[in-house]
Amino acid sequence: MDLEGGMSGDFFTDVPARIKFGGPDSTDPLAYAVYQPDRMVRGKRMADQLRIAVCLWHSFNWPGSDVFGVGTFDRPWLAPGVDPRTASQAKLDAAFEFIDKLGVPFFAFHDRDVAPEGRTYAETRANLDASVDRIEKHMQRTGARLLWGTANLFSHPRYAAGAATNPDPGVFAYAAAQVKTMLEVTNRLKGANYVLWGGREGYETLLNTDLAQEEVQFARFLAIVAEHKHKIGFAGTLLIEPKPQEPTKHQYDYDAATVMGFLQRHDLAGEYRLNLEANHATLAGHSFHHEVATAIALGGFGSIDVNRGDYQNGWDTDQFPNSVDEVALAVYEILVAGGFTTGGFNFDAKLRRQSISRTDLFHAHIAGIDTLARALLAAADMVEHDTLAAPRKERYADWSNELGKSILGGSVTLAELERGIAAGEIDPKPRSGQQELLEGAVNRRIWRAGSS
Ligand code: XUL
Ligand code: CO
Repeated sequence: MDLEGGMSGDFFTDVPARIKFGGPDSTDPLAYAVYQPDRMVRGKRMADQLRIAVCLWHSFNWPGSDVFGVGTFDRPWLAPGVDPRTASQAKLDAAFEFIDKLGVPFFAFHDRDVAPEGRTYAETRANLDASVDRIEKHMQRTGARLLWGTANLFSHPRYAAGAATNPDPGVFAYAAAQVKTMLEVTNRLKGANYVLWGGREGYETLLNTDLAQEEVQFARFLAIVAEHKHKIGFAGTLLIEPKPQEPTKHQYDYDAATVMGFLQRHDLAGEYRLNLEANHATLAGHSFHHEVATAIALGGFGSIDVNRGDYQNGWDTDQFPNSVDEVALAVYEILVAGGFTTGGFNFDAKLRRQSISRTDLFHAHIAGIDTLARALLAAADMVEHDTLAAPRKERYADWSNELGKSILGGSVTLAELERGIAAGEIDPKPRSGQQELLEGAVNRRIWRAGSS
């Protein structure tokens, strides 16, 4: 690859100009078996239901290193000694070549994915502006859109003790400057959302941590970010991404319910929604389905970072999703709730360290996208066959009766309920939860989905 290269890119030379639909019987790994962007599913194009994004960090700004070893990947722009500006340009050219060939509508990035930190704040800003100019040209050329932008508030040593929750207000100020800049960049690129992941907003040890003080700082930070969003007229959604731990031992944005409680406590629930990540759900001891259903129930659902963990270990492996069974249930909840508004499915997923060929990045995304597409077809089938909605409705039907309404309407007291029980007027009988029946019914839809 020519590192000074042209905008159209020539990095993925073994891959055709556009990944096409090959159908379920296709043996071509560089074709989709299920994903058909224009196929209509419940009134929308598949592409508009899924709103798929490629992330620029794992896929283009990570060399394949792990805690025991250096990078293994063929990413010439990450090689030592390459001039940083040349490297950023080559990286962006390869990334947009990839997005264009894959044929997905969106991408997502952190400031530091596209531009390195300079020696001064002004130099850092100039690096970013040069990259954003190039991104804008690529967006015009390819039609790719920004699902979300974000600021990296966790890699630089200044953030070792947190960003907004740092004991030093100067670090809070630095984080504020970075978020202000990226919020404005996201606005300039007409991003659909802006994400805040509190990677180091938490603690390593309680011995040196004032939890109440850090909570106040964090709430203040989120309030001034929302204030600036309105000031600049950013039309996208602000999203918070929960994760329970890693890199810090404990992170404040533990899971969907914790974040929603925090937002409500600080009168911020109207300003933020959630960006849920599948592997973060499993790290918190939940299923992905649980996190999606909780966010929807609490009125905070926004977007998804799609990936998967590994059930044999306890860290954030960020593998590409491959289980239709798991993803279909989450997609079902999203469909029933009306589908994505500004959110989408962002592939916050990374290759294994041995997947060193350039086409591995395509194989990973194609298989992940087909998993999403099939999950969507299964979820749509579940909606159409009333697989879960009807039994759920029936299970709660008594709450529409006189007793249920009087309880929820607030007109009944503990004493009155006791009187009803004592008089035998209220006489509840146990009923089957029918879990196995429902599990079987869901499986039938998953097995049949999209075959007609
Ligand atoms: C880290 C993670 C981040 C956020 C954006 O686990 O998921 O990449 O998605 O900062
Ligand atoms: Co993520």
